[in-house]
Amino acid sequence: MTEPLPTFPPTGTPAPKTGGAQGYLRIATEEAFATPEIIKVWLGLLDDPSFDDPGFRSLWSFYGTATAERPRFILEHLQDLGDKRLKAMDDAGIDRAILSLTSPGAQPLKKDVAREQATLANDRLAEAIKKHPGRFSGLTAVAPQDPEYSAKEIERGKSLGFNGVIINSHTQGEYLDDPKFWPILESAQAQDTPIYLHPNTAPKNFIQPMLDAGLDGAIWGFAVETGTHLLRLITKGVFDRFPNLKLVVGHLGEALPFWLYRLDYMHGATVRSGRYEAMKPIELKPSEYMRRNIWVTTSGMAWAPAIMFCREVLGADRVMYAMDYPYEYQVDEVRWQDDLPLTVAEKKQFYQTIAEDVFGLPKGGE
Ligand code: 1DF
Ligand code: MN
Repeated sequence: MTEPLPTFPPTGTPAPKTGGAQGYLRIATEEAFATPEIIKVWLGLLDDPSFDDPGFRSLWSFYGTATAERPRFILEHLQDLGDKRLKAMDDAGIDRAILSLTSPGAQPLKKDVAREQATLANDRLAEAIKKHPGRFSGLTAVAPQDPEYSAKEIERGKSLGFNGVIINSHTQGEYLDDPKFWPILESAQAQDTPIYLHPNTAPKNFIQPMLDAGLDGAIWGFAVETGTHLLRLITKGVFDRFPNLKLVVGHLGEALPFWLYRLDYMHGATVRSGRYEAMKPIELKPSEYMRRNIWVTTSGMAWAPAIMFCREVLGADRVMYAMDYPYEYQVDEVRWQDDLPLTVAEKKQFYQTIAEDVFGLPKGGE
């Protein structure tokens, strides 16, 4: 009965192809890029002894300077918005990639530099999409530390043809439920454009026991940080204030789907007890917001039991495909997801039509 955990030797089936012959197109929804300019700014932060964000140091001293094969591959391929990326997509059967500025984007930077780097990344991404409109789509990078700029940049992103907004979890230790960030949520809701709430390393006051054990990155810390962020948005009533706000969350919802029963039970009990000033009554149960305002993607979670579980508890219309290139590039992961115990129509929903609907992409890959 138990599914074996996937292992990496090839499955032996032919490599997936683009073009939709299997009955659906594949749209990958959490695909990272970086400008050489922002990488340079990040490397400068590493050299600034007053820059006090141990999570950022852990992440970007690794990808920026490590000599092992995986970080070198990633640093190189993050910066390519052309042939190498298109070849990787061809080889893995990915028809369209929704590209976003990699984590933490402009979020750790001083306001003026942050605005400059987010704007530049958006301009570069718009150029790449113009060259390859059939293969690339993109999300608007913002600088949440300047909410007014970000709200306007979301509008500019719309006019550049972007299909959502990328926010890499906390901004210098602050979370989007803080009213100072509401202009961003307001703008996204008004533009009917989703926010992809992507992981970041946890802030300084949240990271140490993970850092001590090497658990601060994608293995665990990302999900702890981003899952906590998502849960704060729910329990602090953000979706009562912005009922039409759409959030997309990677890594199968950063563990929240597994916790839904307990979240509902404990949230109800805690609110009734009046225990916390910070936990006031909200209109719905946490699980109901998860099924109304949140979509999840399979980035880094190419594992049938977990994907099927999320479909069961969130609804089949809430779980869509992502790869997380270049951090995650395994053609076998596409094969495994092609082999999910689903009909072709269900796989089309999973790989193609949910993404088309939520991000407002051209239908059928036009
Ligand atoms: C990693 C993973 C890095 C993901 C990422 O951005 C990232 C990683 C800096 O493996 O260190 O987006 N991810 O989403 O799983
Ligand atoms: Mn990612």
